[in-house]
Amino acid sequence: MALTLYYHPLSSYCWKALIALYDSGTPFTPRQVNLGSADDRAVLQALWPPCRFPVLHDGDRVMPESTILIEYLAQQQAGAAGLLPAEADARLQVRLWDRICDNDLQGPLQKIVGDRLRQEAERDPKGVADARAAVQRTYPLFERQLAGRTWLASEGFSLADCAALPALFYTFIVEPPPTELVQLHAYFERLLQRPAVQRVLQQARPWFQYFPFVDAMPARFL
Ligand SMILES: N[C@@H](CCC(=O)N[C@@H](CS)C(=O)NCC(=O)O)C(=O)O
Repeated sequence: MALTLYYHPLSSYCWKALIALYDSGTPFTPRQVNLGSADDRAVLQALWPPCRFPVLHDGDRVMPESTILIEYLAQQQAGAAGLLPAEADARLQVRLWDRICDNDLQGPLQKIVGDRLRQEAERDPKGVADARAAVQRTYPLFERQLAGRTWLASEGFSLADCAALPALFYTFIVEPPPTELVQLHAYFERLLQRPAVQRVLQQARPWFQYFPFVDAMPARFL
């Protein structure tokens, strides 16, 4: 069945899905969604009422939630099978690090970025300070995990790496890690070399001007 991905090129969770699709060589039709357009929202909402992307549409199956979407790809597409290791313990590690990326980096990141988009009077400085502290507490976990490893949670590139790139890309801008976390910085550079990641970043480039922290973005990405 033909796959359609509902996404936006600036959205970090959509990057996670796109990296999995590109890296596995899975053919799909991209359908860009502008949440500011009532028509686009209606299309996405009809598929997935919470109206969040990414959403993958495959015949009569609708796969929201980036992690589940990638697990579905790993089940259905031979080229994507390696994104989730078959062996039970290795699989647990991959799923653990996927959760850490989403819960402990992306969650605080959404708080920091969302706050910047609010009116001054509606901002939440304490919540943002807590979110920044949460990101800084998470980086050393990565540093420890990455010692002696190429990829985050398994021998090969996995779901965990698909989750890590978007989270780290944006947290490195809004709340940079200390330079002494050398494993983490080296891992980020390895991720940036991955062709699927380069493709996603290339497609996002025209949209970076709308990222509220664009002024802090390194020139190499612009
Ligand atoms: N847990 C979801 C999170 C998806 C998510 O938060 N997507 C954001 C864009 S990065 C979104 O759709 N935001 C619009 C909204 O929440 O109204 C996943 O993993 O796919």
